[in-house]
Amino acid sequence: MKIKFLLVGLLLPMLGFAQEFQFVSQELDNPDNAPLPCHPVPHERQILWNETEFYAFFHYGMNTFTGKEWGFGDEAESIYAPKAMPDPEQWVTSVKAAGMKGGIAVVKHHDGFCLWPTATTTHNITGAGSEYGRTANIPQLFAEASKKHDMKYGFYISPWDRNSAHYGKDTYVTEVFLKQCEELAEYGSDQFEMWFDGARGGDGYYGGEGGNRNIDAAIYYDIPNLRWRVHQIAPNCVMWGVGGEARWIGNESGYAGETDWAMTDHDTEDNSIRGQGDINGWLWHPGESDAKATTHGWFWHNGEGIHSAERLFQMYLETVGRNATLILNIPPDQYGVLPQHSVTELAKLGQLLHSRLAVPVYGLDETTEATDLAKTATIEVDKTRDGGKYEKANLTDGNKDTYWGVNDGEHSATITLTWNTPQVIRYLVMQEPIKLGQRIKEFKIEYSEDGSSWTELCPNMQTTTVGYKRIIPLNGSTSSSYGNGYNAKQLRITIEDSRACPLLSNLNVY
Ligand code: FUL
Repeated sequence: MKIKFLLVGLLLPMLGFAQEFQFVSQELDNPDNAPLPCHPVPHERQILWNETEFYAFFHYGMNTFTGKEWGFGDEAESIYAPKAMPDPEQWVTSVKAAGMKGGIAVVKHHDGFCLWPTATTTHNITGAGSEYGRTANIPQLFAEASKKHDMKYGFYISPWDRNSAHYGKDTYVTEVFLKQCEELAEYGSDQFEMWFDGARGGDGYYGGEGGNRNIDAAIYYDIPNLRWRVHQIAPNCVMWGVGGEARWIGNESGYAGETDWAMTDHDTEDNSIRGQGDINGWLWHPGESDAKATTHGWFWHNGEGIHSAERLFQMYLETVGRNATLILNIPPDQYGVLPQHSVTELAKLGQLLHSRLAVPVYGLDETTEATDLAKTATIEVDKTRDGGKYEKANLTDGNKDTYWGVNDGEHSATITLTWNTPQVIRYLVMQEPIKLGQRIKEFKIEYSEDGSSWTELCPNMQTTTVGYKRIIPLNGSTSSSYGNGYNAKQLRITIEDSRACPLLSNLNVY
């Protein structure tokens, strides 16, 4: 497609001579007929972040030794006393076996105790109660282990600091918080996320003064400056939570809304908007779900158990499968390692993800991987965008940068998959090329056993948004959902409505 513009140049000669017009012809080419983005669209670092999909949370620190979930900030440094050398490499390899692509280590919680030798406070590991504690620089060891095992990594740093005498004063932001974030950014320019909760203060030790200190998080933490300063050092680091580049999903139970837009109007206290996003939101603000894999707290406690691999698989379907990411917490114990029963269950989870959804899992090969039945089907589409680059083959080419689409002005389309012989199907995976915005807002799934009569699948599920990734359990249930599947000769996906011409970069059937 060529768009021709006539640019009219007006030459105004000096000294009052007669006006003269000059006509310049210029062609602006869009030879591929590339679709326009449907705003808002993500920053490149948000796309990379979304691709991380499933990663670990490691709550470890002072609370691991006090049994608390929120330390007051008055704990003596010597209470932090690991019984062996903390081993972040064991954390990283254990979650890699679960199909995770990275992790976030808590290196300062609300109690203010820093797991690295920071220059900003003496409340840090240099005063630890064991030699292991004094020598194990957790962010450094964690970053090194992650790089070694090709895993993404980042840090949780609590904005609320119940130990610091500066908290609640301007000096906290300039002399403590921003400096700590910069120190941590220095542990790796390739960090993918920094995690900040929405803490607004409360009571604490505050250098011995005690009392209640509350702040207005929206202005107090100087977020624009924080983002700028961290991005100077770690350009692809998404600033989560109060950082404003990815949002809390509104619960800590491991689920996102079935409808989930990656947009909001930024500041919201409304948990239903946190869970579902907002189709009219002006900001690209995708959801992340933080959840506990274990039975007690975020930190390790005596008697800490772990949920079954099936329950964790359900969380995955309800988060990663609903256009959110999942950050799943597994707390290291007082020896600085993940307990063996956690490691065992994580490996089982990896096997489920690999054998049901073909999630690449370190150590598992194609002999146990789910077969992608979209690749063995004949695919028909009722529409294809002009330009020669948006063919249906892009749906199954495994290339995230290519996509199928329809022409401008179209808001619906049908994709039909046909197999030579009926296949047992259980899950449908769809992905939109989100660099062009999130578009699809209504779709329907049907199957046919005989190639002539059609039955709608999961009619009680909201088949609305797709986004970066949607995984639909075809029986409509995310719990105990593996079931017998459907014996399908054909599968039909009808996109019924879209904010702009629908585009899909990927389609899988398992
Ligand atoms: C919350 C904290 O208050 C909890 O202790 C925990 O760290 C959770 C992930 O974030 O905001």
